[in-house]
Amino acid sequence: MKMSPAIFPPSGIGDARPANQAVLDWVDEIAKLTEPENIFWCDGSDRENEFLIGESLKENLLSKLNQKKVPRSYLHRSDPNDVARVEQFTFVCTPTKEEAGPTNNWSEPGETYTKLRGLLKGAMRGRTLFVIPYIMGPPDSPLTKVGFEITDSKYVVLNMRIMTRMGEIAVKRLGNDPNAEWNRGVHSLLDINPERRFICHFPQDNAIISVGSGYGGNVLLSKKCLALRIGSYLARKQGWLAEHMLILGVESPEGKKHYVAAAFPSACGKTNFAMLIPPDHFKGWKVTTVGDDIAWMQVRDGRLYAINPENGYFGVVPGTSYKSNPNAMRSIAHDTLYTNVALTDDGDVWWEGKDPDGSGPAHAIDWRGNDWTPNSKEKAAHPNSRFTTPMRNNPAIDSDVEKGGGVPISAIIFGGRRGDTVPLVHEAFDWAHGVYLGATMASETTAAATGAVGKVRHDPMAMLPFCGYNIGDYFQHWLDIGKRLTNPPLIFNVNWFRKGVTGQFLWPGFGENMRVLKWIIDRCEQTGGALKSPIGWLPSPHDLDLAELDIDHKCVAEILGIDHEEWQKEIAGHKEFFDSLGGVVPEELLEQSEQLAARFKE
Ligand code: GTP
Ligand code: SPV
Ligand code: MN
Repeated sequence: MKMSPAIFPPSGIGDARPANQAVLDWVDEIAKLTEPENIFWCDGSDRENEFLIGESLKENLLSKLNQKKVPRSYLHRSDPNDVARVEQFTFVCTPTKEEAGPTNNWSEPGETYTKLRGLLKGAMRGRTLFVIPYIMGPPDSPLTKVGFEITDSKYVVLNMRIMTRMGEIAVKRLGNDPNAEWNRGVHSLLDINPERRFICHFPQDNAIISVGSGYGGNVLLSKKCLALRIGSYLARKQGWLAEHMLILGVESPEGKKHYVAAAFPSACGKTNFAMLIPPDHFKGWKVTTVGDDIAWMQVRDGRLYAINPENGYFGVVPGTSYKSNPNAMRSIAHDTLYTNVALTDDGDVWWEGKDPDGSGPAHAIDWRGNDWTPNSKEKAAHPNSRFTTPMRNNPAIDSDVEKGGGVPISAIIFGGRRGDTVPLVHEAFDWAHGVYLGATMASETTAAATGAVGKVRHDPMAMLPFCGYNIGDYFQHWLDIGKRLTNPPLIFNVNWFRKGVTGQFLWPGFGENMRVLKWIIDRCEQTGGALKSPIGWLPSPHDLDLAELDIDHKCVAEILGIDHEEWQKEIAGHKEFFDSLGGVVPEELLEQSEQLAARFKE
């Protein structure tokens, strides 16, 4: 066994080695275990990036795209068995099962470390071990966290450079204190075998070990693993919130600005909402993006302030077009890594929904690398194909995205993908009722995780796969945060996905969601009208600005309304969900459930 792997490359490129002995010792320990050929300390520089792209092209890990059509952009095809998050193989390894709670897979930390060490033994033989220093959050934010990810995947390094602030900035922030707080992430591809794929979190050690996958949320350990699972655990201990939320700014023609955070489950519209372009009717209104997936929020002066810990977007490609999301299209027109989309004969990228007029290519290479034509049964792009793009590519980026103190949140929105029952928008009566709306939200499953698609399941606060501790304690934490807020955000629920009898969406969605956002802002400004209903405040059709929208009145009444019979089933579903959690749900939320049922009887 090689005791001291060579530093690679020898000089000039890539060396952000920290002086902090704790990091050096940890890298040494993992190197002894995994036996890599080389160690590469990443610094995130342009030169390093070019070098790694060059190597990746040689190894066919990336394909070069037509640089005139998509400058400095590349395509990666993952293993067909490795295309999404794997919730069944994701574990929260707290000392006791109770701490992980009823919604997480738990495994005993000692045994799990032993099992993972066994899998990692010699796993990097003949490979390079990359060390990625990174921070999550703007450089001058008190919420910002330091992480180090060890990986044997160049794809991970290239993605982490876009998704995080990487290199020297992290080494500096960490400093020399051997007891400083930093996250230890270890990732190895092994042989990309679904049977040896485990994503394990040890929140008490601020540590993550991920093996057997090379895809997205399984391996970019900064994202779901650190910023949400470990993040939520730290947030509870430290008194803040780590949430699966976009953050957007909305500015009126008079220059009055509000910020809104919204939690929708995976592939349910966060990136699209965060980049919304208001329809022509809303002349002078501007929507800007702070973040598209994750919000870290703290209480200050009785208000909630949010930062986006990320530096880029790892977004769903299919359905993205100049019609549905022009800001995303402009963002991904250059300097973008594409994963699992189709490659056209002229070296461009293509996917289902790119041309809403139906003018797709006559031939392409599909995401698996096979020939594809419009007559093919298979999709050209995988439904969970993704783009990785720097947030600075977004023409609508908010000017306060680097503000360390965060942006003040006026409204929190929960939302799911529901074909029936749940109206287009409703507002909670108060904070505790809002927490209840979040805790009881349900949504159809999507291709973002492996398993069935289109199955309605409860996904509290869109955090079911991401809450790193007991969900009952998480609900209580939300209630407790509310008690510290003298100026709390108003809480809403939205549903862009209600369907009519023929199965078509009743609401046009995308840019037209501005009409709902405008009502939400009106409510924050105390100028918007609403009707009291058993489930919360509902806009009546004239409370929403529907001018110049081609939608018929019956349709509007249907999406804004509630059906009492459907809601009896819904309430029974809430109770069943709470019961399934086995007694961890706070009393205050059980009371909310009773009150909801009682309001229907009034
Ligand atoms: P993650 O990155 O997995 O967390 O997803 P996300 O919540 O950011 O979802 P995203 O905005 O990428 O949208 C997912 C899918 O939903 C895409 O195919 C979109 O085209 C579609 N979508 C987004 N917004 C709307 C909407 O308002 N109406 C309809 N019908 N579809 C939408
Ligand atoms: C999600 O699934 O919510 C994502 C994609 O944002 S991934 O990073 O793969 O988790
Ligand atoms: Mn997400």
